[in-house]
Amino acid sequence: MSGNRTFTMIKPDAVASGHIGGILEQICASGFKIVAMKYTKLSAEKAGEFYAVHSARPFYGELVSFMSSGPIVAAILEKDNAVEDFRKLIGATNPAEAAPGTIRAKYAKNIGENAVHGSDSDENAAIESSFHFAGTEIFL
Ligand code: 3AN
Repeated sequence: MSGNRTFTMIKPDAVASGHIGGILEQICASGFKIVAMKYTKLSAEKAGEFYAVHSARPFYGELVSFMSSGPIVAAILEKDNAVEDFRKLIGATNPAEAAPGTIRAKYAKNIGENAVHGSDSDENAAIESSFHFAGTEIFL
């Protein structure tokens, strides 16, 4: 059975462009409940750790420096079938390929600066949530 939680970040590009409100509104209007949220900034070290799975990819250095370049909003979201439904809501990694109306189609600049993160599996949603939040910061 698929789980009911996913993890997201509103990335530095979307925060800097003033899209926190628009993105959160679309997330909530799509039936996701925010159960944890913080406005924070990743150090290069923390960003590197978060994206360690991509460390062999050619864009890793760029990704780490971008993700630590400015503040982000991190959140845990709850909804039936959360991981899959959230990935549909955000659209393809490359905004040029993202379906119209999706968050990345509306707000992302390019494949690297792509406005939002969404976990790709229930297992990663749990790992990523506990990377950013203590149990006492999650409100069900
Ligand atoms: P997604 O975030 O859609 O799951 P992944 O897991 O393939 O996509 O990539 C993780 C992150 O790495 C993306 N959100 C994006 O910021 C960055 N990224 C992926 N592919 C590229 C690329 N070709 N060039 C630059 N950055 C990339």
